[in-house]
This record gives sequence, structure tokens and C-alpha cells, in this order.
Amino acid sequence: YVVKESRFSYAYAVKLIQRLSLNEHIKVLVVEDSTTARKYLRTLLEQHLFQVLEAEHGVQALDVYRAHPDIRLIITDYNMPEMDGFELVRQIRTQSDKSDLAIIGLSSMEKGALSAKFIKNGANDFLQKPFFPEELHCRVIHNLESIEQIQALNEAANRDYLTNLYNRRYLYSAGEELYKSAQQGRPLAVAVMDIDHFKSFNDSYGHEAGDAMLVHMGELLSESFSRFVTARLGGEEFCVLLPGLSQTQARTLMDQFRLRFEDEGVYLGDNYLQATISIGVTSYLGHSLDSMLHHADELLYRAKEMGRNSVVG
Ligand code: GH3
Ligand code: MG
Ligand code: MG
Ligand code: MG
Ligand code: MG
Repeated sequence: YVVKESRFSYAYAVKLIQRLSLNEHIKVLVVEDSTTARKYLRTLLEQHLFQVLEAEHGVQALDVYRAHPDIRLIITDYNMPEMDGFELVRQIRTQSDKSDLAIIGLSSMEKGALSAKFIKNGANDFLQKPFFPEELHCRVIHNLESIEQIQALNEAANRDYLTNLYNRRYLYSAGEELYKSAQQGRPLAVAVMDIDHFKSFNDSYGHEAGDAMLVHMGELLSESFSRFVTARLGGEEFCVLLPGLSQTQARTLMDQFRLRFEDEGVYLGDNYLQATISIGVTSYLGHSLDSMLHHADELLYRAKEMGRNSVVG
């Protein structure tokens, strides 16, 4: 006789239930030429609340993926008309790597070579048909969690811990792209700013108040420049990359920001804290992004010399 036992531990079942609210926002594409198999996969995935999309072969799958670039997982059969699973995986991997999109290969043909080939072509995982629904679910969750962890790590590596603005590392990688487009004719302005007399601010109100002011700066910057790239360069120095703006437009915007920062202080307990900033703005491309930042920094230094709380550029 067959003993029917629960394949999930209690802890695992709890974990699966906790995931359901996450799954609702995740698109999964099922690529399978057999209608029966496709509908079966859809049913299993919908039990876990995933948004399921379908394609009958590789060519159709590429179209669906183009229309829905936010698909997080593709489950694909091997043997299909028009374009098979290997070719699909190969083509998808020219656009999206394993940290953006998970792919699970599927096939009922003899194992070994097939699974290896799926993985060599860029699939994250492989599942042999017929499979237990539990195995499908475990592998789907496992692969999605890997992507989520990589994305969380990337995000943490690119953010400044105190202000949650981007850090210098991200600024340079995003900036290089913008700099390349600037060399091809798209305008780019760079602003570097620094809080005035911040050392004496810290000395007067304390380091905690200094930190509160930096957090406040982060909030005002991301609010005022949501269309642009804002970063903390270090200490009380910040940077805004303004693609598409001329020197004059950028200087006007930065001057509005300077006034806003001067006007809107922040409360720390009963203390209302205020500070001012000096800003350098350039759209002179020079020979590198780094030279642009240096130039903006020189203009910032001039604003300091001229008495602070001003924009030079
Ligand atoms: P200036 O107007 O010329 O910019 O004068 P300043 O005093 O702002 O410039 P200086 O470079 O002499 O001092 C910068 C100060 O910023 C010193 C440092 O203690 C403070 N600072 C840097 N990072 C942090 C931080 O994360 N938190 C706090 N509270 N203070 C910081
Ligand atoms: Mg098939
Ligand atoms: Mg300063
Ligand atoms: Mg200084
Ligand atoms: Mg400074």
C-alpha cells in the first residue's frame, strides 16, 4: 500500500504562505507547445498566485517577453516548433542575465545531457517531466529568492546607508553611461554641492543633529530631483547629474534648490535646524566624467570663497 505523507514541514508551509503576497506581483512566462501541459503549469502557478503568461514556442515567447520586460521567471519546454527551448534560452541571455530573470528548463526526454545543455545555455535550473507539483513550487521559489537576494545586494552596494541616496560607486557607473550619451550630443550638466560651515554646525548642535541634517538633505534632494541621479559623494558633499539640461537650465534649478534648502529646516526634538549650501554647476564635458566632477568642484570652491550660500557655474 502507499503511505500518503505530507511533503512539507510546518516551517516550510508557513514560508510558502508568507510568499503569496509577494508572488501576486510576479509575472511568470510558461513556454510549452502542449496545451495540456501548459494549462497544467498555469494551474499550479496560479495556486501560488503568480501572474501567468503563456507562449507556444520560442518565437512567441520572445514576443511576450518584449511586451512584458518585467517577467521574473520563464519556465520553458525543450522540444517545440519554430524555436526550441535551448535557442530561446540562448537568445534571452543576450538581453537579460541571471540576476534579472530566472529560467527553468523542462523536458520529458532522457535526462543528463538535456539538463546540462539547458544550464550551459544560461538556464538557472532544470526540471524533469513528470514532476511533483511540490518540486515545481520549491524550485520556482528557490530561483526567485536567488534573484531577489542578488538584487537586494546590488541595491545595498549602490546606496549610502545614512541618506539612502545613491553612493559614489553608483554615481560613477550611471554617470559613465550619461557621459557617453553627452559625447554623442545629448546635453549633460553636473552639480556638486557642499553644506556650509558644517564642522561648526556639528560643534554647535552635535553629531546627531549633523546626521539629521544630512538625512534631511537626502530627502529634499530625492524629492526635488526625482527625474535625475542624486548621490552622496561623501561627508556633507552631494552630486546631481542632470541629463538633458543646458548649463543655464541646470544653474536655475540648482539655485531654486539652494533657496529651498535654506528655507526648509528640520526638527530634531525641539530644535529647528537650518543650514545653507554652496553649489558648483558645469556642463563642460572635458575629457571624462571625472574631469566634469572636478570642474564642478572647482566652481563650488569659488562659491565658498565668494561667501557661501550661492551657485557658481
Ligand atoms: P565649508 O563651508 O568650507 O564647507 O566648511 P565645513 O565646515 O562644512 O567644511 P569641512 O570640510 O571643514 O568640514 C566638514 C564637516 O563635515 C566635518 C565633519 O565632521 C562633518 N561630517 C562629515 N561627514 C559627516 C557625517 O556623516 N555626519 C556628521 N554629523 N558630520 C559629518
Ligand atoms: Mg514540447
Ligand atoms: Mg562644508
Ligand atoms: Mg571643506
Ligand atoms: Mg566638505
